[in-house]
Amino acid sequence: MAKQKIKQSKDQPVNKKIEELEPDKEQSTGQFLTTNQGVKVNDDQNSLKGGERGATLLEDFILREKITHFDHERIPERIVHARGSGAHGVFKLYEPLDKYTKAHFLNDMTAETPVFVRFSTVAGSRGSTDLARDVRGFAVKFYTQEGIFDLVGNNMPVFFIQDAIKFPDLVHAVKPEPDNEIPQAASAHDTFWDFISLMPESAHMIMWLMSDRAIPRSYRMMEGFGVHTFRFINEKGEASFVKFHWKPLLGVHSVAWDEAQNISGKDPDFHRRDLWEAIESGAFPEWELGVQIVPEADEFKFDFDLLDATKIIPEELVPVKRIGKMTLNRNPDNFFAETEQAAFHVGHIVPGIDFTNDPLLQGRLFSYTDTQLIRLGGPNFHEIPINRSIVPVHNNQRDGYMRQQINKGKSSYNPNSLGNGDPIQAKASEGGFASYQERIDAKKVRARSKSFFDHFSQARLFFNSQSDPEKNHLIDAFSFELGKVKTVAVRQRMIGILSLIDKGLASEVAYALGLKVPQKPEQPINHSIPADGNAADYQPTQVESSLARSEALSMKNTVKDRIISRKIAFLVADGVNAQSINNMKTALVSEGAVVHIIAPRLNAVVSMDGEEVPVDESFLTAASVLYDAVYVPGGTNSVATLEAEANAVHFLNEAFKHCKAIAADEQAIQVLEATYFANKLPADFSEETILAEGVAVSSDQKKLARLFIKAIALHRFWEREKPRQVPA
Ligand code: HDD
Repeated sequence: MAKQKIKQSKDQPVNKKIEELEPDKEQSTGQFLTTNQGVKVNDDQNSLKGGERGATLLEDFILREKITHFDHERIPERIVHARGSGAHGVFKLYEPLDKYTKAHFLNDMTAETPVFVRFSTVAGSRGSTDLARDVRGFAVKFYTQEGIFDLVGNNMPVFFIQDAIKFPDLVHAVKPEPDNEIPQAASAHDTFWDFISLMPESAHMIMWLMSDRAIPRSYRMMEGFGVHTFRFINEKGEASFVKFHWKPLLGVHSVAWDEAQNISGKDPDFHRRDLWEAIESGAFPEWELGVQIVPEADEFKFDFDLLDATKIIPEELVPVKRIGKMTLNRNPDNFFAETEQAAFHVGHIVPGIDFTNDPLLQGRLFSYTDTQLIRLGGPNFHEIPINRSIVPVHNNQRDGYMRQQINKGKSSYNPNSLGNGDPIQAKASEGGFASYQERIDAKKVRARSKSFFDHFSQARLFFNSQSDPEKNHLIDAFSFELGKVKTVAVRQRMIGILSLIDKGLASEVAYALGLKVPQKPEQPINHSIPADGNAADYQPTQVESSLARSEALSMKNTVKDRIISRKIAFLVADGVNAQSINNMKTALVSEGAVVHIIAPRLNAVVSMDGEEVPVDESFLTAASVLYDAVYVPGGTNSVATLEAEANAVHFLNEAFKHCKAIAADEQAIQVLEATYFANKLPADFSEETILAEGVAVSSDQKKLARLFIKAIALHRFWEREKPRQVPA
């Protein structure tokens, strides 16, 4: 098991981007308060008045400046992905990729490319909860030696729609309903499912959205995907297709739906806090960048279209090659300046990377600059420190709101002779970007390729690849979400769609909704047809996937051998056995976990030997949903108090319900016996049973710690949910 590396965020070497940001930073320590014009302020407590009780004078420039600036503090939030958190880091390459791409940062083994990453939810507003059932944004800005490359992806590898022209419809449907602005940060409402039920192309994405991927345990435990097929271009001008993946070294893990809903109340900033605290404590999140490369000649080799963003390339067909590692090692200094003002754009690419004709990607290429114009207030958003390239910018673009750069000289046009012809164009051999010369010979049409018409085979592949608990969670998620839909016809239409994915799934959800699966499911009418189109020409095609399952699609097969940064609750009261705390704590902390001592009241408890044991949280401020596992140390009086303490028993009940690892010193078994799962305690506490059921009790503290660590690393014991009715 990996040992935790303690490297504090502030001790990290300064990367080129952090260095570049330095001159823009302000630190007030030991300084006088000034106005924005630099005038020292003498009284920041009282406005200027005509007499002590008199009216305030218009002349008070200090008051006016302060209030005016305050009045203009807010900018529009992002239309989607409004809620997010960012961090700085670096990307390092494992091996040069010159065979495929000439991009400098993917070839130079000495390069350490600075990155800024922003994770987000999609639907909720800036202040909404982190634990909404939603897609998560995973946007990475690489500050390369050749300019900025943005990889603006999600934690799901496919998308709802195939053509960007449907994006405003999708977003209008998923955002709160326009009459009453309900619900916030959720997709469990009529407009969303109305749209989805009429858009069979969303079937695959809906399976991901209803899966546990939509409720991650942490931003640090999510995969990331570039979604579209992009192009790599090498020095010789040869192209290959590429899909980008981020693989988290901590594995891919999620919480339970009931838990997600609880966390939303207990700590709506759960993911934001988790990312911040992990980086502050030196448990730096890491991802490997993976690529799936398809030679250009193989473009038509698959039973799906590489240009269709509702399709993955299963890893069994094209393996993911891990080419480098990203480490996030520094929190921003200022949320607004860095995270909020970060402007990502899928169209920011560097030589060696290019687009494909994926119609979703093509539309995105317009949207991202356009949205920054309104959100950040004008065309100079690239000059905001977080968005600035680390290489100099020289061109003939001028002026506009909030221009920072002071361009010297008379000429701002090309060609020019007055400015010596500068700035000059770069040849491709000098690093100039030259678009890939794709051959185009086509009619100008508004159309969708027939190769985009299979909507169900990969949705089915996803379902078939899930473990039983994951399948149950999908059924429950559909039942919950559609259960919130008021319009029965919409629910019924969704059952029709589900029946084309998997009959068992459809009948389970139909049962929960009190509906019937149509005997012969009506072929869903694809409503995204042009006015003059013939409906029959737009029916989805039924294709069987060439694969029965794809292991990479199930979180069951993820990394489960480490507990770095996992949060463990110790439940204690006066009279606790300090030895029983310390032995377990030392073992967990040495594996990188974080331990919180939780007691009936704050400050400290007194151990059975009269020692003071500091307390981190009380039962009032803590909740089991904020922890990965629970331990109850020994000590007769402590155990007697906890057994009679409803909050302690509830803490354990909830942890059990959410399938978490639980351990108790043998002396503390009576606390477990006070819980609702007392009659479900394992018959024995052998290693095998503990690792199967996730509840460990022993008097041998070394053995207990060793097995508890293994159990925590397994993340959850979903089998406990059988027969899928666990009371709180
Ligand atoms: Fe988008 C933001 C990811 C389709 C239009 N998108 C945004 C962000 C992410 C994505 C991660 C937040 C970036 C940040 O943290 O600032 N978007 C995706 C992915 C898509 C996708 C993976 C499909 C594969 N997006 C998409 C389409 C359109 C947009 C089809 C429009 C045609 N997206 C936007 C936007 C946003 C945005 C309106 C809102 C804020 C922003 O750009 O900066 O332009």
